[in-house]
Amino acid sequence: MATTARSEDTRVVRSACRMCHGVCQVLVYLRGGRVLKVTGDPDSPTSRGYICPKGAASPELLYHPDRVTHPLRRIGKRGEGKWRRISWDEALNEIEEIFSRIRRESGPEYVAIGQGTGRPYTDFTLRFANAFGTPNFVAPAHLCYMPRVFASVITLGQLPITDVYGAGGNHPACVVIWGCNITASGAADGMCGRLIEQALRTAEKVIVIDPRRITPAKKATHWLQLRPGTDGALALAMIHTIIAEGLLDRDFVHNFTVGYEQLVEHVRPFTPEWAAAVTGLTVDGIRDAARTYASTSPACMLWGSATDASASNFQTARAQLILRALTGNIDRPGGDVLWVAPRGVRQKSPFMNPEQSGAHFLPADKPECAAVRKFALNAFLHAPSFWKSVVSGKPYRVRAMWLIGTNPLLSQTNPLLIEEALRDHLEFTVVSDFFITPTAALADLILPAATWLETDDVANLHKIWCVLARKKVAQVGESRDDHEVILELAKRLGLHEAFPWQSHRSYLDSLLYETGMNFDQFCERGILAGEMTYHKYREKGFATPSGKFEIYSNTARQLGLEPLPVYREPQLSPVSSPQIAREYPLILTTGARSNPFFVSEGRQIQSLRRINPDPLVEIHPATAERLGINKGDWVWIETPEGRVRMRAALFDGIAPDVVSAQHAWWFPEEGPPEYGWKKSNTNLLLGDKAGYDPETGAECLRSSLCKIYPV
Ligand SMILES: Nc1nc2c(c(=O)[nH]1)N[C@H]1C(S)=C(S)[C@@H](COP(=O)(O)OP(=O)(O)OC[C@H]3O[C@@H](n4cnc5c(=O)[nH]c(N)nc54)[C@H](O)[C@@H]3O)O[C@H]1N2
Ligand SMILES: Nc1nc2c(c(=O)[nH]1)N[C@H]1C(S)=C(S)[C@@H](COP(=O)(O)OP(=O)(O)OC[C@H]3O[C@@H](n4cnc5c(=O)[nH]c(N)nc54)[C@H](O)[C@@H]3O)O[C@H]1N2
Ligand code: SF4
Ligand SMILES: [Mo]
Repeated sequence: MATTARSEDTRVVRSACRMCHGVCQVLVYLRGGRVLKVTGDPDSPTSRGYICPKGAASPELLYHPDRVTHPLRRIGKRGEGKWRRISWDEALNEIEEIFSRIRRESGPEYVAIGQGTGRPYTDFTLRFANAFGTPNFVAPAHLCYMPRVFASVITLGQLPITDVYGAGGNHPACVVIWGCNITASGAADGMCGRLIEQALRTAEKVIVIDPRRITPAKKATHWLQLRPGTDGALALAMIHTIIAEGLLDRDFVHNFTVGYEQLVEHVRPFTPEWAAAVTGLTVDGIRDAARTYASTSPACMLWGSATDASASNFQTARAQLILRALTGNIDRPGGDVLWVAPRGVRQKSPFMNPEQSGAHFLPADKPECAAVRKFALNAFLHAPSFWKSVVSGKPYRVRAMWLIGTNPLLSQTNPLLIEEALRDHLEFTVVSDFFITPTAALADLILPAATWLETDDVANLHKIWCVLARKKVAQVGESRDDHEVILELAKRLGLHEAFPWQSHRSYLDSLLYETGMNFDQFCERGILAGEMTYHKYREKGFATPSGKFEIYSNTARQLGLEPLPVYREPQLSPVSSPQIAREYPLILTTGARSNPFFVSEGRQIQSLRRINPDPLVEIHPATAERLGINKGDWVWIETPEGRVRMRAALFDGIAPDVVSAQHAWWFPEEGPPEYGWKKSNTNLLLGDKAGYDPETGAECLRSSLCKIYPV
């Protein structure tokens, strides 16, 4: 039921939160058209009543006094902080006029589109770029999620998902938490931390692989505190152990995989002894964890962005998939399963439904025109190379850019170069956001985006097994759903074939068409889930060329990639760059999520900022003492690329030679022009020297070298 009357004038609407990637179903309390509060929905199968502080702070975001609530046109110089309020019509006229002129004069590739992590309108951004005719689409997916999606699609046809829901009657007996911390952050990639907490309570064995003693590590059977960036070596040694000790699911390996024989040869050198030297773990620690994982079934493995933002992301993901296959945990109840999508709902995530990307609208000669060479496994443009092309003008300089929901000065590496690109080189920049962020401060036009409370949606970004109803319940100022803005511009620019819908609402109805429901009826239901079945490969095989789980991947080989998983040492590490390590002796990992903030968001929301008022870097107490640093001191973190200030948080759950810094910090309260973005932004510490994954182009955000000293 979508709406229930609670008292005379308070209404409760069931909806789906979107303060992070979104997975929690929530209850929105309204009085007289005003949102009073948002709480968890105890009846939700995806979140079981959970709500985190971000979700609860949704009304604070909605009514925040600093929100941009109408389109703004720059007056004065770029970044000077002078704006004029304009109408939507003026704003759209200007974008239409400039994009059309550039398309005519230079070609559509001279307009670039940028977006951040997956957001509700991800189904329209790439489609818009392709339909407009530009291959210049920039997004962070190559260091977040896409490596796991590509590895899964190539290896077994579909991304497996941790089966903590119990649809098959079994809960995981063993839970592996590998570089993922959603019991602390709330949620990621469509999985709610509350479900993992429940799985941890009922599991017999828990294995945590994390350089920090995260909460689940405290009670874990095994906590593998590895050196950041070395996950690939650990995975290979676990494969080695499982094979050497005959701990396989022989039936699955024999009947449903290809390439096992080659794997046996391939992993022979990757002994636990070899991996212990690489990862800093003990030989027994590695062997025992592999034994536990292989002998406790069913076992599920939660993975995350820690391995994505590394020098061997695709390779490590392949090794993790192979571990799941060797132990027979693929598509087994309580293992890692291939979820069944809800019947009749058109998938709108371009990850799940490639048609949605609109790639077929991009004229055949245009992919070649991309401003920078694409990596084999990055469907988009490599962001660091793209910004370089804007600054250098080589091979050509994009003239205009629309940044929709991304704050690259905070979230991307080499941000000083991005600042230069935005300030001095792009002719025209549009930013769609809720606030004037440091990035928006350098724009020519700012478009006020609607928050989730102000939008209707069939929400399904990462959750391929269900879709959730999101119902518009509020409207502040002239903010508009990004979907509607893109649709309107697409019409004005003549992109009718790709965007045939009259309105966003008719698009939503079209997604639901085959369910026999329209959007309003769907809202009454709240959720549509797939009917889960298991062991589907026994009848249908896997969606790969061989129909089997491809341990040895011919597809990878044909793409010029390693067909069996390999480990690559991070470029900045005590092992690969000992001379740099002499000056920068500590290993730096950045961006472990903190609960109150979603990447660079939330710093101006008081209830959230109170939880985490200052940027923090975690240091082992012994290291801090040696360096003369006390708890709460401001310290400099310095790398070969730059230095920033943060407050020291002493934590004995991190190795003495490792530090972990929060990312994406800025200080909205400091106001224009910079809003303090150069003070504590870890991405000022990261640039070319940390290297890139050769297959995806991923930046090594989780393994660099630094030194620390008191301010
Ligand atoms: N050092 C370091 N850097 C990292 C990471 C790390 O771990 N370490 N993580 C990386 C990862 S995994 C990712 S995915 C990227 C994320 O990078 P981004 O997605 O670029 O994240 P943000 O910098 O927070 O920028 C998002 C902006 O979008 C706005 N926004 C939010 N919702 C909407 C909406 O619905 N519409 C519009 N128009 N705007 C909206 C927010 O207000 C915010 O200003 O960062 C990466 N950067
Ligand atoms: N509250 C909140 N939730 C979020 C986000 C947010 O900013 N805030 N961001 C969203 C986004 S864009 C993403 S991609 C996801 C990310 O969410 P997750 O995939 O859960 O990743 P993180 O929390 O970034 O990091 C998980 C763990 O990796 C560990 N770690 C660091 N380096 C390494 C390493 O080299 N190896 C291993 N094994 N572990 C390492 C960290 O200590 C941390 O505990 O979260 C999403 N959800
Ligand atoms: S975890 Fe994400 S979806 Fe759930 S309440 Fe928090 S912000 Fe909302
Ligand atoms: Mo991400």
